[in-house]
Amino acid sequence: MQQEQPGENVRAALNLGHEHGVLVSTEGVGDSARGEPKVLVTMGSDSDLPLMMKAVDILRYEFGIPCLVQINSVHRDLRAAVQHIENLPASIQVVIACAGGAAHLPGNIADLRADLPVIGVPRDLGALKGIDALLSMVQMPEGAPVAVMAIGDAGAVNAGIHAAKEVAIGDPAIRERLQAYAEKRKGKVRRQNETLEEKIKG
Ligand code: RP5
Repeated sequence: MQQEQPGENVRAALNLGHEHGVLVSTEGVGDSARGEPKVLVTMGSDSDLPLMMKAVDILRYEFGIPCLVQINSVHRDLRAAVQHIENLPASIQVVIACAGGAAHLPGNIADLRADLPVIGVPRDLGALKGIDALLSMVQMPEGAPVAVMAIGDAGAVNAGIHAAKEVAIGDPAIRERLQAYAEKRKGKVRRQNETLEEKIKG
């Protein structure tokens, strides 16, 4: 008898083929992931992945929120992107979308999915260093909003936190983890004050 793969049930229950992306949770990646994905983390190319891993990592390690990670290029394969975004698992509550250059992905998703909040992360890339992506995302015409974060690393981390805040609206456990995260940040300032005198003395 064939051994059942751990996590296979999550993928099967969601009717999610391997072409639909990779499940990520605190427990693991792919077949070892656990729990229904609450956040879609998508990007135009796997060259965006190192930046988006900052959002994925804060979601899984800081807040314990399972996510689905998916490449969707609206410049190279628009039809596949539309197909993926229109058929997301029903458990997805919020989308994080990253792109560089003429970054149309978050805006396109905001139009395709009237029901989901979209958070855009502009990637620092090419001649304009992310200013092009920032303006492409933030200057959405009325009616299809994209919540745009900062260019680069801070934007990716903040996208993870902002997505957690959206999920927390219906999940008190995530609200507590957000409070714990805020406490850690306060602790950093306290520690900096404790060592300040030594640093000034040199
Ligand atoms: C965008 O073009 C992608 O999101 C990426 O930021 C950029 C460059 O993609 P690659 O040429 O590295 O695949 O659509």
